[in-house]
Amino acid sequence: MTDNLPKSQSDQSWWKETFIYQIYPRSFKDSNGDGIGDLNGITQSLDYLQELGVETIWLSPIYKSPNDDNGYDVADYCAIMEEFGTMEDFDRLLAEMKKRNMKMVLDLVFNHSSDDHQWFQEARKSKDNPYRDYYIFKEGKDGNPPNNWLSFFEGSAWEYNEATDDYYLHYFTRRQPDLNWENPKVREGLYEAMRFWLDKGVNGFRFDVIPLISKDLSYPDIPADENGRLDFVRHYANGPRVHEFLQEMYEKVLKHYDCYTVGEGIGISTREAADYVAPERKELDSIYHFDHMVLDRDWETGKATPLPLVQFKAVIREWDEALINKGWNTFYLGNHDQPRAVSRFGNDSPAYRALSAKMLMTMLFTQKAIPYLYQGDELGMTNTHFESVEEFDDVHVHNMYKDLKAQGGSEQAFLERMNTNSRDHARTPFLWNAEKQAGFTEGERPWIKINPNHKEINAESCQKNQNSVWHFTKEMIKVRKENPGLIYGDYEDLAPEHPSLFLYKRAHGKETYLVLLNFSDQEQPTRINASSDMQVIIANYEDHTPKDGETILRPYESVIYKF
Ligand code: TEU
Ligand code: CA
Repeated sequence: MTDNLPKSQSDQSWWKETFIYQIYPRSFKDSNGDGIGDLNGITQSLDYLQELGVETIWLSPIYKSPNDDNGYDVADYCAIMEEFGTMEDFDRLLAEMKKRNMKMVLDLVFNHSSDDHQWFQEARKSKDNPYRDYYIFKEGKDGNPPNNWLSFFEGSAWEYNEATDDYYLHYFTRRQPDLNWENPKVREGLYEAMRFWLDKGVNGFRFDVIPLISKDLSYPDIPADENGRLDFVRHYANGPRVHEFLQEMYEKVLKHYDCYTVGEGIGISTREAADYVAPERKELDSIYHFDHMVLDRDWETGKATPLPLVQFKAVIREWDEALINKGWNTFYLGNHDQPRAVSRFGNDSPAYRALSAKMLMTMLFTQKAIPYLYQGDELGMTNTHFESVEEFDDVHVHNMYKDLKAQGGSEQAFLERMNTNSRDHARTPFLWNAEKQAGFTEGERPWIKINPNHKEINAESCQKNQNSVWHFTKEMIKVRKENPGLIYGDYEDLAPEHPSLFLYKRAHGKETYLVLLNFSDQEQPTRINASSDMQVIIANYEDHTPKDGETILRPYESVIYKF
């Protein structure tokens, strides 16, 4: 089917043709009433997922963890988090997935571990402890941390360690000490964990913040930019040995298995992208970037601003150009670190929620990239309203709140900001039905609040309603699978400058697809002349028929033509 494509683009792989469904286990399905989602809950839901068309599942971390950052702080890379179940539960989940021909991608958090990890418990004890070099300890400077590096989640990136009278590095919370990748024993220990899961039959890995693993060993102060800010992400990412480490990991582990990999490409720009994913470099299969996730934010205040669609499209174009014939891309509109896609990029008012969610789904599944679908987006789940700071769970929110208090900032403004931006919007439980606790738990207390709109928005009612976002998503999944042109075809933006329309072409051999998306609540003429010989593959308004003459798109309308 791909005989007429350039070699590197025609190399077919299961992971190019699949899409990834992300599960945040804590919030998916609770099987034992303790209010926390778990592995058995996922196993019980596999039929639901299969019905939707899910083939590949990425599980956010399931390992033993004190949950300072909900599992992104791992205490044992080869043990299951107690709240999530046992290793037998895991083996059963994997076996049930295999029965359904589903593939499993695990999340590896290798830049840092939890401070509960046995390696760190040892390392912090004394300067001559055999594990000391598993982490990064440095002398302070006149009672201050070694340099001005900041953590993503709280103040200085250095934490004082009493027993050794020095500081350890943590890019994230103080309970997430950074591992020392310079130490070959650390690397071998992590590779061992990878083999442990691969030997069980796991099909791939997502690598958390992978561009951060190699440090600048001179540990210089970061100079402030002209606005007085420290652009620390740029200084932490793409360190001197990152590619050497990834190539070693490929040699020692990945090449021995049929295994898909994706890197969370924090700090990777289009310039560096191909270095991580070009097949001949033998590092990773794909990465995902953040460039389209930072456009609708004011950097001074952190406030949400309207999406500048022209810039959004430019980002997509630049990434397509950067990777064309070089490596494979991915695309997402939401994950466990982002607010809900429909509330952010669509319109979650009752009139337009379902329509705009379907329009976004059309975009997600027709990029030249592996689509990443976050749990609940197939229902068009929305952001929640958090009444108070206490209702948030995220350690990042609580740390920002502490800073705000210390500086005497406005609580009202903070709440408003978190009500649009917080990661907790994505972490509210999956909405299974209209019953109490949305069918997520039979217990009295879910670990985080449940969106009250579950009376209207839930899987059960979506499945009953043929016009739902769920049925549309299912159809869209099928459309992508049945049209390899939408997977392998070239990408061309037809109206880069249009402020509210996103119109693009995917061309593949003799087949051409036009994807027409209206991002606004107004009718928009497209300057595209449809004709009756164009076949409508999928549309979010039921009555869409191509007429001769200019196609006019109604509010949030989306359609794919094939000819
Ligand atoms: O995310 C890294 C990352 O870029 C986030 O910290 C991002 O800056 C933040 O979510 C924006 O609010 C990964 C994981 O996806 C995230 O859940 C973890 O908290 C983080 O790494 C540390 O492991
Ligand atoms: Ca549970």
